[in-house]
Amino acid sequence: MPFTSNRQFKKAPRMFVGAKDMFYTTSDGRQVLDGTAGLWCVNAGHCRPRIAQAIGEQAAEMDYAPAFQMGHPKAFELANALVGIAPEGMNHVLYTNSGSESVETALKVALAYHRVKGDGSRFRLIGRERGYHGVNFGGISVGGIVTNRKMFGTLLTGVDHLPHTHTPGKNQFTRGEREEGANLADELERIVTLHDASTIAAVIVEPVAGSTGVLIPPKGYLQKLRDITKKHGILLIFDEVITGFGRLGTPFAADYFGVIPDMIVAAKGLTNGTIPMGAVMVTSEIHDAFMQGPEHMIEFFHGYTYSGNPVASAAGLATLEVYKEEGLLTKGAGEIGKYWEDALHSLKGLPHVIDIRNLGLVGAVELEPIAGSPTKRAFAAFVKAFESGILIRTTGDIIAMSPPLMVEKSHIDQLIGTLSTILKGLE
Ligand code: PXG
Ligand code: PLP
Repeated sequence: MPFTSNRQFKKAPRMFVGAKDMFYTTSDGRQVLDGTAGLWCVNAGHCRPRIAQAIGEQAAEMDYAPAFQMGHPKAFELANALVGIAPEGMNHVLYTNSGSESVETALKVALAYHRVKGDGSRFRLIGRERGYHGVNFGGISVGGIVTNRKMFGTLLTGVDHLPHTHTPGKNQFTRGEREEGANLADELERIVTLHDASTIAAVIVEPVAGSTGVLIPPKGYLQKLRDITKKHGILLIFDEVITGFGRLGTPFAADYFGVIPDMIVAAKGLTNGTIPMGAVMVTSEIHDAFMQGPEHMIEFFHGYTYSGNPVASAAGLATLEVYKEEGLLTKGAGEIGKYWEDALHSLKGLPHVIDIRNLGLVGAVELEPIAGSPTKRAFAAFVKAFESGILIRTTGDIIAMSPPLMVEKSHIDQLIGTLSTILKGLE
């Protein structure tokens, strides 16, 4: 099983057999409130009839069309729909089947972009400590989660990392963005000086780091990264696999922070978790740079058997329609986002709680680890939560929550109320 304590699981399996809107049904018939939108992907809630119907109809009408040298209308319709909700300037789309593949694709676009422009000395990729960019070789190379890297040898060469933005002891219990810390972005200038700008192709960061435990960037931090990359001709890639599709109360994090990168990496919420699909959105400048040479030539030697798969495209189109009709991409900016923030921060003062962070409809509660047994306390909370009818995520000793965007106040009351009881009873 992926990222699972296999032996523990098989002794006491936790199985879901059904789902509807905000709830899962377990194999023993209990309802479990989904506090994590599956794995941060079911943004419109579970088993939405419109999406299920679109998938069924497409599977019956045309299951598959070759992705290379052939096309089908829905892939283009979805690309246009994506460009329609994407930040200004993101005008072209490449499809993948996951966030990890989207990351690999974006890194390859960055390297090839400089090459086609005659700037092939730009080979370095800069990530960030604690960054999560999926599990493939490029992603773990620029990523900064040590456990995901250390078993796998040399990884990509020519990679460097910015420092992460987590500063325990400072800024605890901040609501939303913190005031202090934008200077952490100045480290990019140091890295540029060290390697010389002429060797650096791209910087990739999660606007809000998700997987590592919800790290909200300091105010002005992302703008600084944008200014420095622009100044030195370096591409800026936002990995919005989690922050995309309304998580922060805006369609993308780029909208929330008012910082427009050169590429956006997306997946998860694109099809509401139903059919695997990812996307990389790029500017016209990047797209156009490739459109040269003889017309019969392939412009970019990359792609997947399932790029733009028809059933996934149909799922994506129906998902974007549901988001639009129900206002889900901006719902977190309204009253419910404030309610979420207040509810989360009401946990301050409970045993073991050393920090609480939130933005839009994402939040995290950081626990003091048990001395000598890191992750054990949070894992105990996770198991207890499941038994008590709520689904949460834990990473290290951090509890992360990101409910489907259709969440109502009563769900937040249940989620945070149950969690509060669990925290009071934790060892
Ligand atoms: N980039 C980011 C920023 C992600 O969060 C990926 C890339 C990889 O996507 P795929 O589809 O290949 O898994 C992710 C995925 C968790 C958790 O709870 C987070 C992810 C996946 C599974 C669990 O921390 N993020
Ligand atoms: N391995 C082999 C032998 C293949 O033929 C292919 C695709 O044709 C792949 C891997 C890549 O598979 P995918 O396109 O699904 O990523």
